[in-house]
Amino acid sequence: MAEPQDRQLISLADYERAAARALDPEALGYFAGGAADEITMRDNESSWARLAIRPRVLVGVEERHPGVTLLGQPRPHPLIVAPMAFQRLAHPEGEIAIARAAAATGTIMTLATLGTTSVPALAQAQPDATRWFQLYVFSDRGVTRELVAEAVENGYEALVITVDLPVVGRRERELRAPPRAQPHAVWSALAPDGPMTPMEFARLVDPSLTWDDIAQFAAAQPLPVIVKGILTAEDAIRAAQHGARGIVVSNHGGRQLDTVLPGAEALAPIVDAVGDSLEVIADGGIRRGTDVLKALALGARAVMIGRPVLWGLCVDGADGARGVLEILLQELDLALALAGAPTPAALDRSFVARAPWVGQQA
Ligand code: FNR
Ligand code: LAC
Repeated sequence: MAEPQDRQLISLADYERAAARALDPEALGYFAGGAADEITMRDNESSWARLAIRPRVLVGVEERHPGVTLLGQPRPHPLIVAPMAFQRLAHPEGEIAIARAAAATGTIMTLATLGTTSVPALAQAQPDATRWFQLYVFSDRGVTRELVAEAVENGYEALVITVDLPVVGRRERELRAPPRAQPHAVWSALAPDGPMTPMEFARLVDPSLTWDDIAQFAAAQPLPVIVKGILTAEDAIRAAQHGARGIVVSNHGGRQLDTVLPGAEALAPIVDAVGDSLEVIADGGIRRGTDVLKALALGARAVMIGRPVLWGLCVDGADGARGVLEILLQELDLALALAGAPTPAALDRSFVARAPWVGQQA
């Protein structure tokens, strides 16, 4: 838990600093770390700052609403909690606390396959949270099928299949200080010897997965499939051709292949290629309401928020995670008002431009 001096928590960066003070080195390294030289991880954040907003005035912004439609359902706003593994390393309540914060703010919560709360346990603890399930396809297809069946049986509303981790990225902070996670019930089948490191768990993922498998998952169960980890228009088109309902334009928070494109740069060409046939979600480095606005203006339907929610969880459990989401929603409301777009539907590409300050920084 954070110390009292950390209570000046008015930005996501405040939560990050407070969490860094509170976490042990292993957990901080796991949560904050990226792959190799962490170039993409850092650029995820700075890439949004390379976009300038072109505001409109005198459009009448007294009435504002951040609502969007996602998978055919009205949502109160475009925020989704990204799937993140081993959340009990941040707080004893882990995923359950984040789901409580998600329910309290009308945010979709995505449970990670490598979460430290099982699929049924999260549903039982937080039935009123809108839940998606993120799937890693293991070489053990039996365990994989069980996970999908549990998600369907327990009211999860989408299957987010992560495709950018056929093998785990070079996580040098984890190599130096590997955290160990207490596996929850389902891991008894996969982790008979008890706690494993995230990298050891990730090695259970099937590297032979292909687009045909995606088509099979889409056909074999009732949940809409969202393919997470797409960075090119070519792959976005393949996702549409293989039964996906949506994609997440994502580089896994810079934790997989270092020096790939940041989401802010990959997003527009992908929307141009598939925006009419797929629901495009963006993630990576979103830390301000203005970042959310820019992603929506580029054509994202919604955005996933990762590490900042973990910082909130670490600092103050469900209240901290809720605080982070509420700050982002307050900032989004302000951005919509000052950009002259009372709703996300009022946004388009004309609201963003390459920032003139790009290249001027020392
Ligand atoms: C992740 N991410 C992730 N993604 C996924 O599909 N399955 C997973 O199990 C995890 N686990 C995970 C753990 C931790 C500690 C982090 C930081 C990230 C990636 C996550 O879903 C998302 O793509 C990025 O975190 C988004 O970037 P930001 O918001 O963290 O900058
Ligand atoms: C990670 C894997 C577990 O990013 O998705 O840590």
